[in-house]
Formats: sequence, structure tokens, C-alpha cells
Amino acid sequence: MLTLVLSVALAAEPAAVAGAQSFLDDYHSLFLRLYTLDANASWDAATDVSPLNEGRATAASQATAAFVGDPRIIAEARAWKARSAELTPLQVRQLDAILYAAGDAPGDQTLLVNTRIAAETRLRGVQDAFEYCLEARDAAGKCPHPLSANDIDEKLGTSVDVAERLKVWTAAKEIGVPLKGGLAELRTLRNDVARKSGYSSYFGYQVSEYGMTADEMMALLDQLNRDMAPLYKELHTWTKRKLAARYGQPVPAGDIPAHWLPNRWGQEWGGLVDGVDLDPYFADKKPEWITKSAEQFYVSLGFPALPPVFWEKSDLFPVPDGQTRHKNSHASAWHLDLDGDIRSLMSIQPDANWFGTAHHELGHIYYYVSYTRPEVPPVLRRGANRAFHEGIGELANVAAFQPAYLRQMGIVPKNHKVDPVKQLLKEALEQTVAFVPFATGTMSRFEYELYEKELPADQFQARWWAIVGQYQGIAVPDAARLADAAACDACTKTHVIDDPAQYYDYALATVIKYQLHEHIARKILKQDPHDCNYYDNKEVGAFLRGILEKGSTEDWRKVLRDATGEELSTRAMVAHFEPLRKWLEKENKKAR
Ligand code: X8Z
Ligand code: ZN
Repeated sequence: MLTLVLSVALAAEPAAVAGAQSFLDDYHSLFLRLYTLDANASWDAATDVSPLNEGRATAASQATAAFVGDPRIIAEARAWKARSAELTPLQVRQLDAILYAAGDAPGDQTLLVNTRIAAETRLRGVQDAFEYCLEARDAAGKCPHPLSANDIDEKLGTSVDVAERLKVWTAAKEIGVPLKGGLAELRTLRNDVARKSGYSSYFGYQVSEYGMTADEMMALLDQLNRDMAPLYKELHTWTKRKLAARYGQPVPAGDIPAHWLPNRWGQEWGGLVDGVDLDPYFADKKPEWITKSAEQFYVSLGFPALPPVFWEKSDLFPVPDGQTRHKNSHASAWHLDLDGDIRSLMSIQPDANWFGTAHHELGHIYYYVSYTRPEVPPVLRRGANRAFHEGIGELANVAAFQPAYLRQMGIVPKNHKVDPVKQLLKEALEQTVAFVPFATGTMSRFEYELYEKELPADQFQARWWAIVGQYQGIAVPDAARLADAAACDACTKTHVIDDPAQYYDYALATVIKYQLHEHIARKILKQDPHDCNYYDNKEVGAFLRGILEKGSTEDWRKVLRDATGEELSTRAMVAHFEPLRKWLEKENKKAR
């Protein structure tokens, strides 16, 4: 360690270091104020959709863009970057972060950037104010009894009546209609901005944060998908039969009809394993308890309790009856000032799914807490990469559903026993294996084609379903949807609208999650990764904190290597599920 510090100090040139630092300090002083303004306005717009909040969010984002993309800032950052050899590695990383942010808002394209920002805020408002409806709407398009996203998910999770399922699933897809034109428009604007900055497309811009090209990312994702394909195939066969029996239907020859699956996009297949349904254990809990338990998980590892601002300012529960406000229905975690103001936006109901999601969101929150320290300059208060940010909460999600943990927390009775194969099957269906083709394939391939290949709007629907079929083996319930010019089933996935060209983050997070989990279980806990308990283990906490508190001050490949001794690899994930693959193979053979 000492040698590294010395060699850095020797290479860096004091006058250059001081000059660059003065630029970085100036940058931060204004950036932090604008970022905070922007994040607060976006928070207000996401928690209370209104023309006023939308206008404020647009104006704040445009002001931030004008600063981060100011040609004088870009020129000065580039000039310092050209002198990297005279600077410290930390300074060079900050310059890279500044130039990356500028790539999304080049200041010589103000009109284009501002048009894109306004279109983004507007479309988010359309999405967040949408009301799902099972009945006929009135003449003004209002629904007499709107449904929440939670209501939809509840029905898809429980109904065994295929006709009812189709009705609910179709209602869930209605949101795509008002979003389709906006997505087509945004695709062009996002691409135009990214290409002005020299990227292949907006997708290429987002991927560049990993130090990769769009095609390199797609090749990596296809490889991950291939690694998991033998297991996915078995799981798919097993699931198809299980669902057919549940609904009293013949087993389909090929793909699974989309409305048969419990999730709106078929991205996780919960509730299929008999005897491991945890929802009954959560039914009598208060929604507040869900977040408190997730906090308790992290606190037991040695992380601090959440600060008062989290509890005061977060928006954690569904909009109470009687309030007319609309809020974004998808869970998220926010770092509003890159300092102590951390909040989460959720719509928690007491069930196992929200229990997992709360662990995921607090993973983001504890990442924020851990890297908010003087050693990490604000522009580097990010994950080692975006996948690390997603992966920490997903890791907690796996840890929080370990039987020993659930027993210890009193969530299930002390004598609660789960068959190990069933436990692994549940994990494969709900957290990992069913998800991989959706993340590596469906979402990423669609967005790659959308941005890199300029997929025309009149092909959104046909391509989406061709890709869903190819990767997930899931079929559109009614072929007429493919020819419906108004429909856009891809647009129904929140991330396509407001977290664009980044879904591979979750695919990579899933891979990293098992690399970390295996390391923690075997090397720190010295327990079987299939049945281990992180609770109260401060060594596990220290290991995780060691990753989180770095933020993005080091290259993500080094962070992963230092933590696990390994490059990015599906090895741990494939090994974890190998007993299940064998079991499924036998079961599927028996059933044939
Ligand atoms: O969007 C999320 C989080 C917020 S970052 C709840 N997730 C993905 C999704 O819901 O599609 C978590 C896993 C996948
Ligand atoms: Zn997340």
C-alpha cells in the first residue's frame, strides 16, 4: 500500500495537481447546488405528479445540464485530462466522471438537450399519472375504479382463472399506448445528443460507463445467457407444466402464454413452489415493519441506523385513500444532495415481495451512506459501476430469504423447515434464473435495437415479442396485439421510459451477487451458500463496507477482483444452481 502511495506521489506534479484541484473544487461547488436542486425537483415530480412539479423538474434538469455540459467546462476538463500523467489517479477519475456527465448534455447543443429533458419529464409524468382500469372508461377517459400496480400484481399473483388473468394482464399493458409516441420521440432525441458527443448511440453512451462498447456489452450478455440456458430450459419446462396444471389447461407445446405468469413481464415466476409461500407470514405485519426489518438486516452487519431524514422524507407507502395525488409506482432510492439527504420511494404492502424490494432499496441507501465521506469526491459518489449498486441490494435480498435468517428474525416459526431443493427452486424462480433471459435478453436486446439500430416505432411491438419469445420462451396471449398499431408492450416496463438503456445493470448485478454471496458464505461465514445466515456478522459487514465505501474511486474490475479474487463470471451462479438443474432434469424426464 505504501509503495502505491509513494509512486503516485512521485508521478504527480505538484503545480498540476494544485491547478487541477482548483478546477475540481470550483466544479463541485456549483455542481452540488445544481444537482441538489435537480434531485429535489425530480423527487417532487415523482411523488406528486402535477404540471407545476413537472415544470420545475424540467427547469432544474435543464439548469444542471447547462452547467455540466458547458463548453468551457468540457474544454478545461479535457485540457487537464490531457495532463493525466501529472495528476493523481483520483483526480483523473473525477475528470472522467465530469466528461462522462458532459456527454449527456453537450453545451453546444442547448436546444436539443433542453428539448430532450422536457420530453423526458413530460413522459415520466404521463407514466406516473396513469390509472390502470378493468372497466370501461368514461368519455373523458377516466376510470370509475382505478387499480394500482399493487392491485394488478396481486391479481396476477393469485388468480387461477385464465380468462380473468388475461383481462388483468391486458389492462396492465394499456399504459403502453400513451407512452409509445413519446418513446419514439425520445429515442431520436437521446440518440441525437449522444451522437453529437461522439457515441455510437444513447445505448453506446450508457454502456461506456463500463468501459465497453455497445457490441461488447451485447456479446457479454449473450454469453451470460448461454451459460444459464441449460438451467433455464429445465426451469421453463417445469414451470409450464406446473402452470398448466394450476389453471386446468393443456401443457403448451412451446412458449408459455404471458398472462399465465405472475409477473407483468414474466421477469420472475413467484408463488409456484408448494409449501414455501412466505406471504402468510407477512400478512399481519405493518408496512412500516418491512422497512424497519430491512434496516435491521444492515444494522446487524455493523452499518449505522438510518438517519432521521430517511424516515421523515421518504415516501414508502401507497397513496392513502382520499388523496388524489399520483406517484411513481416503482421502487427507487435517492441521494438528493450526494451527502446526508437519502430517501426511498416505494409503495410497500406487507408481503414477501415488498420485503425483498425493501432490502434491495436499502442496499442503494447503504451504498450512499458508505461512500459519503471526505475521501470520495462527490462526482465519484456512485457504485463501482451501476451493476454493483444494483447487486448489493440483490445480495441482501438473497440473504434475507435464507431460512435460518427468517427463523432468527421470528418471521417464520422457530421449527420452520424448508426442503433444500424447494428453497433453491424458489430462489431460481423468484430471484435469479427466470430473470436472467429477461435482463440479458429481452430488455437489453430491445433497447440495443431501439437505440443502436433505430428500430422504427411501427416495429416496436413485433420486435418486442419476437425477442421475448427468443430469450424468455414467453408468447403474446393474443396474436392480434402484434398488429395493434397503438400498442407498445415494451413501453409498459418503467425502465424503458425512465431508466433507459441500462437494464443490463441488473443482469450483471445478478452475476456479481453470486460471486459475492459465495465468497461471503464460504470464506467469511464458512457456511453452505444454500443455507447460511449473514445476520449479526460484523466481518460480513466490514467486507461489504470495504466495497461500498470506495464508491467509484477505483476501476470496477479491480474492485471485483480484490473482493472475490475473480473476474466477472457466472461460475458461482452456475455452481449454486447445479443441484437444482440436476433435480429439474430428473423431474422433467419423469413427467414426459
Ligand atoms: O427496478 C428494480 C428496483 C429498483 S432499482 C426495484 N429492479 C428491477 C425491476 O424491478 O425490474 C430490481 C430487480 C429488477
Ligand atoms: Zn435498484
